[in-house]
Amino acid sequence: MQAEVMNIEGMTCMGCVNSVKNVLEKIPGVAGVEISLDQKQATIHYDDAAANTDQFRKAIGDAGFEVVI
Ligand SMILES: [Cu+2]
Repeated sequence: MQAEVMNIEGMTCMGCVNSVKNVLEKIPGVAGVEISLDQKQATIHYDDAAANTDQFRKAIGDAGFEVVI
């Protein structure tokens, strides 16, 4: 199991947090997602044989938010 921390711009409320959480949790291989609105960070626990960070980046982007490095 792998964990990736991503910084996300554009989340302003718990609705945004839930949107991001939902799209990430739908990706096969993702085991758990924790999001801090204060820190604008998502911690994604995943199986790196089934999912990768490009997918996370794309899913977050498609949901209307932006991953910043
Ligand atoms: Cu919001």
